[in-house]
Amino acid sequence: MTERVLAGDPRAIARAISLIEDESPSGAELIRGIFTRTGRAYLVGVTGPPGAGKSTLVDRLIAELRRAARTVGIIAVDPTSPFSGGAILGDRVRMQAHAGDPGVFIRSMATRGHLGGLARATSEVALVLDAAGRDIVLIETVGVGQDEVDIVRTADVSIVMIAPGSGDEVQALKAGIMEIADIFVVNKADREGADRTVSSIEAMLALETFGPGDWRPPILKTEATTGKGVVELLETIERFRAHTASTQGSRRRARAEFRMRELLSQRFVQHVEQHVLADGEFDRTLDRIAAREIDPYTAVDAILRRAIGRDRPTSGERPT
Ligand SMILES: Nc1nc2c(ncn2[C@@H]2O[C@H](COP(=O)(O)OP(=O)(O)O)[C@@H](O)[C@H]2O)c(=O)[nH]1
Ligand SMILES: [Mg+2]
Repeated sequence: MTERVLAGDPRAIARAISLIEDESPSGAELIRGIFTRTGRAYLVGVTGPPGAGKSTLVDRLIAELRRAARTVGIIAVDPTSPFSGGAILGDRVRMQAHAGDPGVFIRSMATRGHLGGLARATSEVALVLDAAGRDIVLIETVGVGQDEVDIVRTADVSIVMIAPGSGDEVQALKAGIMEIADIFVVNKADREGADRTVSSIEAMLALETFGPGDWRPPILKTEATTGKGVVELLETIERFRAHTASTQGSRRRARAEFRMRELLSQRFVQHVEQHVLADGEFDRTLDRIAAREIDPYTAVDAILRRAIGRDRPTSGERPT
């Protein structure tokens, strides 16, 4: 299957993604097989609250990128996304525009049930699309939880999208999401209040200090429904790409660090559960902590000592 993924076979790509989503050992095997052949795709994260117009914009970006003969992969981790099943008719029709195009591969991701974390699953799906030769991978996600922040962090460029509304939309996004924005997009520029939203982002950016060579996140206005501003957005993405070309290594290194730490923790916890703890020991420990017989630090340190072999379990604690 690795060969077929590398050849860009859509059915192999779909199958590979399923393996990753299922967290199957063959998924890990596949990543091993393709990893050295990745790193060519440019990962574009698009995040923002539901209804901001992310899917509409992503659709426009696809069309524009295809016009420029770039191949595209789309990962929709947005539970409200039309790509992820709960589509209203108009959205379905919209997506069908790309249905026959082999240069477009769209995949939605379940937002639940990823033991190793949604961010890891998403970045691995991006690896598959990368290995399959996609030039650009668009990742659409709702900017709400830590998972989403982590996902966006793994992209090469992070676009934070917002639509004019009640006035506290910028405030609502502040936690975590604002700091990771490389480009701000105020969509629905046809609506009243778009300029006010731009101003409130401006005001927020004014509180930050940027050095002479630093990238100051630009604020763009778009109208995803008509496509207005989409070309400018792509140009800005290109500008960002050029600006960060010299530092992309460190960004990818940061991504590697994130993935390593996540995988290491997951594997370590798994190891502890499978090979260190006796049946029911974890639950019993929780009971003891709840009853204040033992504190969590002491409990964890004891497990850690056993896990690294510096302390064998006392008899009866662990099945033989
Ligand atoms: N007026 C206006 N409506 C828009 C614009 N962009 C998207 N919409 C509409 O906003 C709604 C939500 O868009 P969607 O792309 O599904 O948002 P998402 O939840 O962020 O993916 C849809 O009804 C779109 O047609 C825009 O620029 N102007
Ligand atoms: Mg959507």
